[in-house]
Amino acid sequence: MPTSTSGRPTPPRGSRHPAETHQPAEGEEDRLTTNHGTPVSDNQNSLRGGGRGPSLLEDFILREKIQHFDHERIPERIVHARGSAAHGFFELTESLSRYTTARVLTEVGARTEVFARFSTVAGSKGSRDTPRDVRGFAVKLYTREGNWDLVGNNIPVFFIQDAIKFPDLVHALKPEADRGYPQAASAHDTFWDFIGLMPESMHMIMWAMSDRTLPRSLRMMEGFGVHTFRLLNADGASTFVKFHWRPKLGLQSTLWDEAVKIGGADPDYHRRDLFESIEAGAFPEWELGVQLLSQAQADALPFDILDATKLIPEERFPLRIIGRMVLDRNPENFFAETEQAAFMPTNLPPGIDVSDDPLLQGRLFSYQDTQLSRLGSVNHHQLPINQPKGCPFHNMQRDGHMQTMTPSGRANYEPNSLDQAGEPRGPREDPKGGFRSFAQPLEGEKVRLRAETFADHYTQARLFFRSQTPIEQAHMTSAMVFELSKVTLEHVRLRVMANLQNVDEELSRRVAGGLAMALPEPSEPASAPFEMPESPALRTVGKYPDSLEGRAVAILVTDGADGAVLHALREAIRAEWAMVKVIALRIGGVTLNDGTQLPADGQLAGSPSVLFDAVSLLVSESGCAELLREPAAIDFVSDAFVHLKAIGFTATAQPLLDRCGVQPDPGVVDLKDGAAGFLNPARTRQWGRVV
Ligand code: HDE
Repeated sequence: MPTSTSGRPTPPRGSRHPAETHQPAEGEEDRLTTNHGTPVSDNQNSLRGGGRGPSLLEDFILREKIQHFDHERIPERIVHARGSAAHGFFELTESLSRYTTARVLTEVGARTEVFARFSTVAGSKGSRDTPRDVRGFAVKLYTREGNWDLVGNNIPVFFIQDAIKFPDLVHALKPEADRGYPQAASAHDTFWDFIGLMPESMHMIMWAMSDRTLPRSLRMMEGFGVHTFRLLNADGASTFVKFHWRPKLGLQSTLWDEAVKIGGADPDYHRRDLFESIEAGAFPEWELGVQLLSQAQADALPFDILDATKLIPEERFPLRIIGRMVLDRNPENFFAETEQAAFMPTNLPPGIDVSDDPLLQGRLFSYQDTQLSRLGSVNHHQLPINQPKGCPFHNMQRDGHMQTMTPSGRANYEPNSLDQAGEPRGPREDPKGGFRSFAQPLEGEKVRLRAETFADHYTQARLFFRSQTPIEQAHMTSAMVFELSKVTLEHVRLRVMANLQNVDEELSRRVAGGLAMALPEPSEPASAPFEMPESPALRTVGKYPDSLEGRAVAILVTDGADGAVLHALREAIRAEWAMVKVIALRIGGVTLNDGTQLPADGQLAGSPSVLFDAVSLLVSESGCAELLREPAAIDFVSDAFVHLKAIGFTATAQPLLDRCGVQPDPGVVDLKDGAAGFLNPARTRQWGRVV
């Protein structure tokens, strides 16, 4: 347990506060009280003058309750407002002791508690989970040398190079200033106006228009520290490092049409998926990988590692997997933990240091600052979710709003010699084990300028696009066409297309075709792009594992469905660690052909196929006839087909398949020969339907 500044243990967590309070008498343990402990006799009626008269100001019980309620909300995060989180651990599997003194990266086998929060960027707290958007990937590691917050994204680069542009970027992205819409969407004038005027954003735009911004699940996203950081060893020598999280379930995305429909069917799709998986014991897991570079290696690269719009190709600097993170516990209280979690890139243990990346440098100020307005106190580190758990924390900082600790003694300054009078002197600095910055020589004039080495805005945008498979390139093209079609200002569309030409001519031609617009002249690049060898690591398609693990399969059933087929199918799916849900017209379920009653997990109208990775249709002849009259059933099957999902069926479902335009292909599987034939295509998307 962390200790207070006086070395005393801090109060236990939970709603009952100090341990010193008297134990309640028997029968009084769950007695409802006011915040000040007064027992409440009636929580149903306020105090009124006469049975039907006005409420009395005197009713302090009513006033306290209403007033507390009135103040329940705190400002939402200025970006990344919508998020979901879980607890777990990080375990080191390979030591980096040659490069760093940080114990979290040197003690193999040691487990460090973590709290990880995943978020969308643009939308408000109540927005849906599945817009096209970058995802935040923030991990707080409660190390034995203080908290380490790796506050990253699911994309390894960023829109801008310098922190001073961040407020402009976010203003342009968020709902437009006069009209207050669109919510959680980049497809609007001001965003693309800003993008067109900031060619440095082109690389990130390629990622944003790819399927990476449509994750299937938070458990199936990669994570990146984005910036270059430094590791420092005992001699003070520095090695540059990039951090990567790799999901055990592989990288998976939805299609755009699916994401749009999921937004309507289940706005909490990702949040629910994370919570339910952990509840079910299917713990999400990631590997932590690093790319390490010496100064000489960094200098030899054709781009600047301090520029957050650039990545370091994995083919050139392969990832070294050094550990794993497992999320195995849901928060007990969303507000206390997920909402009050304060992530800060300045939370660094000794042995990990920042680089001079000008985007990162701005973040070193912004996060502490934003917590002051969001959580309202310099003591936000005392909230249980933010307290260091792996070590004590104590210093001479005192007081402030919502101080929950009670430091004892006279010593609230350092140095002091009170120990000579037999009193506690309090904590002291630790020159050997304390945090040290890299002793980097500095020189030069104070200037406001963008380094020449930051001038190339197109090479890596091109690298990303050209490294994609044709399917992914087609998705990116449609995404660009969709977004720019929502832009009402023609000059904005033209400017973006002028920039796009420097990325890839073919891409810009296809986008122009989709918009039915003539291509403008290419814009003048600040630095001419050059070719880099393709990087397959940038694709999504190849990272889709050949497994059903972690996915969801729906079985649509009607009265009279074949019970034996159903049970065999359900067991086969479960054996692959996938979730299976029985969907029926009515939630009460159906009577199977063997006479047994089967309750449904979901009602058809509320459980469209977009919520699943594969579907099976187990319907009787009369059941099929009934489904043919149900629009929700038609959408269920047609969507499954156009969303490239495997469809298992029994012969009696043929009229439904015909009605929904389902053509025979390897992903449309007759279940008469058992479940195995269905499981294979269910493990992947049926890309063959589009190529
Ligand atoms: Fe953030 N960012 N950011 N950001 N960011 C915030 O901090 C900011 C940037 C990221 O789950 C805010 O506590 C600036 C890059 C995540 O609580 C705020 C700049 C990356 C989260 C802030 C950036 C991120 C935030 C809002 C440019 C990927 C959510 C609330 C210099 C490496 C953390 C808060 C969570 C949140 C500022 C750029 C990731 C306002 C000024 C690059 C995952 O402080």
